[in-house]
Amino acid sequence: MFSLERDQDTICAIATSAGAGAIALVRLSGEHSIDVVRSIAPFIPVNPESHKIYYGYLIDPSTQQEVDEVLISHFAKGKSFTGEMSFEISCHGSPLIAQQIINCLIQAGVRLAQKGEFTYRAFKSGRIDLAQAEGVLSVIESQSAIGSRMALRQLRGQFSTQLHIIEDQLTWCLSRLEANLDFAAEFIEFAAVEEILERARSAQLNIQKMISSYKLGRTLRKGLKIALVGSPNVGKSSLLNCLSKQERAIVSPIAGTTRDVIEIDINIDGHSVTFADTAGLRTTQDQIETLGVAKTVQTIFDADVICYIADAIRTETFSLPEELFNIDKPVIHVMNKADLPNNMSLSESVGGLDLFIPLSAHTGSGLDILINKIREFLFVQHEENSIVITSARHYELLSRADEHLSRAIALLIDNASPEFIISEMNEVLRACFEILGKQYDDEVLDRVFKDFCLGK
Ligand SMILES: Nc1nc2c(ncn2[C@@H]2O[C@H](COP(=O)(O)OP(=O)(O)OP(=O)(O)O)[C@@H](O)[C@H]2O)c(=O)[nH]1
Ligand SMILES: [Mg+2]
Repeated sequence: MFSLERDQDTICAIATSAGAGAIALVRLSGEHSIDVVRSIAPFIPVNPESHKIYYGYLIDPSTQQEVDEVLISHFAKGKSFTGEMSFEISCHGSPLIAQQIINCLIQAGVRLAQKGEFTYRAFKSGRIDLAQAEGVLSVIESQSAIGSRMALRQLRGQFSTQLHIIEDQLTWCLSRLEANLDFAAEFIEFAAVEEILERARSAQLNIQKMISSYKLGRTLRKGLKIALVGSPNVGKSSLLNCLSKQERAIVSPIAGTTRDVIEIDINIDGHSVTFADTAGLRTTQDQIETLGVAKTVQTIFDADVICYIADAIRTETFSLPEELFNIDKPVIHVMNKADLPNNMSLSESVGGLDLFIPLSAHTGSGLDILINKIREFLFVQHEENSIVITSARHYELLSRADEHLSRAIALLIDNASPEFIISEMNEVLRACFEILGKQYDDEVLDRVFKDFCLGK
């Protein structure tokens, strides 16, 4: 996508989103930007001051007509986002005016930037590393207040700092192992295996913490998906309707009413939470219902959280069905139809009843407790200042680092020859370098920047 020979070009793009707004912003970056900007904005001095705003009228050089009244900010080389000399032209928010400015700049010899090219240049000039570049995208895309705070931390380099700490720990281990290797013949040991092990374990702990934050990171980015699951007739569809405050799903006293999965989205504190109503779990001769049950199993698989619903007047629904045995997902237990005279208190034979949230889809009682329980999945796992990774690329590379580090630690414990340990640790370092973009191939860059918008 990007090419070295084009990296020297001066580039421009509209940075604000399409459509009319109060103002629009045109960005210009590159070595020749001063000549280009002065050709359409003669009021800019030959040596403009960095971080200063200049006011005046833009002139189309081909017609000598005024294009717009503008404010132009200047950022000197080394002091701008891209690291290059840059200008930002704030004009009136008509898409036509912004386009006209772009046309003037192109006539003056500037090229239109590709998607993400400003951020790419910031990365290339060493202003930010690759993980921070990805943070820029996350900030733009973030859907919730927490998500944007998290992305901002990544952009400011908190994630990168953590990786640098891991890098330091590994480099320390590697230098000791190499010294041990060099002087092995003389039986001099520069660092005891215990010391190296301690650092390696501490690095691994950091890596594993970040890996385990991925699930939450994805949830914060994409929203939480909750499957409403249980036996037929327990009131799953009624609960879905109660949550969405409308008659989305058919409710009937006939067991096996729902066949297709019905989804609704609701907003909890700025987070998108999707509830999926499913066919009741049972073995049946009905072909269509069997297909519905297969869809339920798939929905259980896709969901982040399972909401298991029991029927307060049917004790046989109190224990989890086999489809939910050994599943590696949180389960919220709901006891529906709590409005009916029930025998919940009598059924002490069924263990874990206190786990259930008593609820009535008919009256809405207990719904607030269920929503609060869901809030826990959105917030509690997240310490305010902890690093939460959201990118699949980071997750894969950290998992790779973790595997190699596990092997290195096992070899250390076995007192294996240092060269084997060194080789594993080098792989860990390589994974960290790839996250930060210290080592990359063009395909990785293309993948990272393909989702960016124009002007960023
Ligand atoms: N009293 C009472 N009845 C309820 C409640 N929730 C559901 N019902 C009734 O229980 C019956 C089944 O409700 P549904 O919502 O269709 O149950 P379901 O779990 O979706 O059933 P399937 O789609 O067949 O699996 C209906 O007659 C509902 O009116 C509740 O909170 N209280
Ligand atoms: Mg139903």
